Amino acid sequence: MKQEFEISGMSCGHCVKAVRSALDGVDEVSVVEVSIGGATVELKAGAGADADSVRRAVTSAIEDEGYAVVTSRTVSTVDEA
Ligand SMILES: [Cu+2]
Repeated sequence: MKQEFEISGMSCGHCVKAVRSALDGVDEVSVVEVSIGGATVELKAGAGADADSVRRAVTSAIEDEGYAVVTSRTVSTVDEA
């Protein structure tokens, strides 16, 4: 399952690095992509988490870095190994 997050407050490569490293610290997901204004993560196989708990964990990791999640959505429910 992939989830996309729209993020406000990011403005440069430093922000991208900060968000990426924050998301690397979320056990349930692997980072697919981080760019200015957004991030996409994929739920790790066997993590046993649901969409809501992933959304909460990712949102709080982003907020802890000082950015805000504007919207989030599940973009794929297919497990792509
Ligand atoms: Cu920045």
